[in-house]
Amino acid sequence: MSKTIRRAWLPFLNVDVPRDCDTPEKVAAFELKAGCAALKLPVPALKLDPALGEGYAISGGAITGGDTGVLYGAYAWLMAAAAGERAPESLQKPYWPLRMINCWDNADGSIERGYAGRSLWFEGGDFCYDEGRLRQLGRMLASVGLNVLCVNNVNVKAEAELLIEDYLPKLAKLADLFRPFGVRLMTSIDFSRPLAHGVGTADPLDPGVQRWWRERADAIWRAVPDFAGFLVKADSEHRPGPFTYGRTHAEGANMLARAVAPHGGVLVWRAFVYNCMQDWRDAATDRPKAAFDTYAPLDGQFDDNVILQVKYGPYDFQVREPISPTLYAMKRTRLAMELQLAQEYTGQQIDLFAMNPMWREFTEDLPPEALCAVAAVSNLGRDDNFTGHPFAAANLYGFGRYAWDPFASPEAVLRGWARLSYHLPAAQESTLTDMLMNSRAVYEKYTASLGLCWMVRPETHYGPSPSGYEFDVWGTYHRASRDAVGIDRTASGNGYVLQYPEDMRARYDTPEACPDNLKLFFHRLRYDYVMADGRTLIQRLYDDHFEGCAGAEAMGEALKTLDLPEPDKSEAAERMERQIKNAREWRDVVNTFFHRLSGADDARGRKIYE
Ligand code: GCW
Repeated sequence: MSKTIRRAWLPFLNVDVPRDCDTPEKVAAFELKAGCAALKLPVPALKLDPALGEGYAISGGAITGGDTGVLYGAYAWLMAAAAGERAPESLQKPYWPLRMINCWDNADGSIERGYAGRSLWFEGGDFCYDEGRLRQLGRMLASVGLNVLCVNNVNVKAEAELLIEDYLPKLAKLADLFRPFGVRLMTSIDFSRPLAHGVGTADPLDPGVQRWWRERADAIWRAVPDFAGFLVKADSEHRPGPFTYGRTHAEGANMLARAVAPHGGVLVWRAFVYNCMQDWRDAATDRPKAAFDTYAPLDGQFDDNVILQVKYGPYDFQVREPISPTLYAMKRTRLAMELQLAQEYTGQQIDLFAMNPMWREFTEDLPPEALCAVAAVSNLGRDDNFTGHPFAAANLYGFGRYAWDPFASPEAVLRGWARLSYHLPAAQESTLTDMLMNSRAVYEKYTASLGLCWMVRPETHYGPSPSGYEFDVWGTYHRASRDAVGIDRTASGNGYVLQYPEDMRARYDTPEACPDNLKLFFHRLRYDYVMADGRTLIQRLYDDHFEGCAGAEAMGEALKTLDLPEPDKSEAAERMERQIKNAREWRDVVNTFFHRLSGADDARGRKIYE
């Protein structure tokens, strides 16, 4: 018995896309017919103009677009109609040509940092999926213009064999499923894989290794002619890489890039390299400096089809980080910014955390033309609603919107998602939009006030543990003492700030200039340091934790006022209860932690446990 497939923000598309819709144009025609029937509207004309590529224009009751442009245009028209709006008439084109979802799915069906159930396409070491659900996923991705999907975890395990002949027909079938939606596949590869196939080394300068990868690429593009490329995590967190052979990351990446180049493929190389075996006693090594130190000297050495994919912050997907200085340091390298929809450090799809407002800040900090692509770690899984928390779908939707137009207003994006998903009365729609807009600020206050990150429980990364990472090997320390907390990353401290262009250094280099939300990221300050608003640092820490928790409780009350359909209503309510419990735990644990260290009382006499 097949269950009804949940339709995320596309509830008006209530008929599944049939199998015989095997091109974007056919899908577009089908969707317009089905959508217009549901919305009781006349069907607009559809015109193909290959010159428009991914772009489309809507005018005079007709949608004109390129090969995938017609599909994007059809969805834009339908979504505007469903929201009671008019689609824009001017020519629409995506900002970045590659808009990628990276899935950390393992062949055994588990997902690294997955919070929405098991893999949608792997189980028991092999491909295994419900075609109808994947077509629905294709539809969701296309509706917001995402065009590349990397199917497997960057920590490649058993699925390393995806590139080997036996698996290629299966990969090709999966590609066939997504192709009509304009979504091309990519795989993560294991740099050391030649070793498992009788090549005695994985040294990128070895001709045998080069030949092995060339042959693999030839085979994969024979099976999937529009395959997008490879994604690589190398020399990072115990993964193999060129360092083993005394080679640079440019040498490693270029070797693979040359294997995929004849097929028009890209080689996406992650810039997530740091010492994950650090001694906490060693204060001279600072993890945020690592990516810049590794990659900036290599600028200009990467081949044209290499894309260096840099996490948005210098640490690792924290709630608040300054934008990565590596993104400014490599003017002669093609760069992608990596985001994380999976809420590893941002609430695990239990706590609300809508990301568009955060990403929009990156647009402010970094001219988007500095990038050639954008990628995000997926928040998808086999849960009925695809994302665990029904509101976490706003991040998948919002990512597509951001990738298409990084200047779009986060408020408009989130309101658009709320309206399409639920069609609530106006006041309730505003309540939901406000909840989403404020969700990061609330979460930040109880988990990462003043830029203090890494107070999470090790491994799971959910819930408070102020000293959990303090004496560990991961380079993630706040060094809280009796008198002070934070790391001095100024020019006179460990010098991290010097990795930024000069105008940005000034923004961060003094505690006075540095924005409050990054104060303790850049500075080591005494608890009695007086902030611009007159409060002491310790008081501000207490206040934020009380306010953050109160904010979560207020969201809980707001949620109760929404007439959401089931099962979303129960799912959201059940998660909200867990969020409030989590927020109270954070408030009390962190406040007690600092109270015990500093001995300072809360000026407002609220309850802080001994
Ligand atoms: O934040 C860390 C995660 C790892 C992940 C790694 C990465 C895939 O805890 O689970 O591994 O980032 O981005 O490679």
